Amino acid sequence: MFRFLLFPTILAVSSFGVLCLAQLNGEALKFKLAAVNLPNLDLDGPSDPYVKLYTATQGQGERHTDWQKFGQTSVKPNTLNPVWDEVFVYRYMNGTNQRWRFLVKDLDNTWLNPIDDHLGRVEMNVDDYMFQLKSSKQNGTQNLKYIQMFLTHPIGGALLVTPVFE
Ligand SMILES: *[C@@H]1O[C@H](CO)[C@@H](O)[C@H](O)[C@H]1NC(C)=O
Ligand SMILES: *[C@@H]1O[C@H](CO)[C@@H](O)[C@H](O)[C@H]1NC(C)=O
Ligand SMILES: [Ca+2]
Ligand SMILES: [Ca+2]
Repeated sequence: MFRFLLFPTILAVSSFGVLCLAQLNGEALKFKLAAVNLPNLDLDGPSDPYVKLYTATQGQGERHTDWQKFGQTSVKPNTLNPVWDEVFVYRYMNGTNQRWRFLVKDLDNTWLNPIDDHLGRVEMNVDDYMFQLKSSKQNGTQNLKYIQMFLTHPIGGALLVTPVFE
C-alpha cells in the first residue's frame, strides 16, 4: 500500500525540482578557444599545446583546491597558434563572482621530460567577460570574433575566447 502512495509524491517532487533547476541553472555560455604567439619550449619543433579550464566562485579561489576543473581541450601538435575545436558549456550566474582560470600547457610526456611545460595562464571574472561581450554587441558589431586574454607565467601569448551562438 505504501508503494501506491509514494509514486505520486515522487512525481510531484521531481517536477518541482525541474522548475527550481531552470531558475538556478543560470545561462549556458558556449565558447571555443584558440591561442596566438605561444612560447616555444620544445627543442625539436614547436610546442604541442592544450588548455585546462578551471572555475571558482564567490569567496573561493585563494586555495588551489577551490578551483574545479570543468574542461580540457585536445592537444594540437607542433603549433604556436592553435585553434581548438571543442565547444565548452559553462553555467553563468550573474553577480556570483564566478572566475575562470585557464592553463595552457605543452604536452611533453617523454622519459627525459615527463612534466608538461607551462605556456601561459590567465584568470578572468566571468562577469567581466560578459561585460566585454555586451559592450562589443552594443557597438553594433556582428564582427565580434573573440575576447582576447593576455597570458602570464610566462608572458607572451594570448588566449582567444570565441562565443558560440546556436
Ligand atoms: C548582471 O546584472 C547586472 C546588475 O543587475 C546588470 O547590470 C548586467 O547587465 C547583468 N549582466 C548580464 C550579463 O546579464
Ligand atoms: C565600444 O565603443 C566604446 C565607445 O566608442 C568604446 O569605449 C569601447 O571600447 C567599445 N567596446 C568594444 C568592445 O569595442
Ligand atoms: Ca616542451
Ligand atoms: Ca612538439
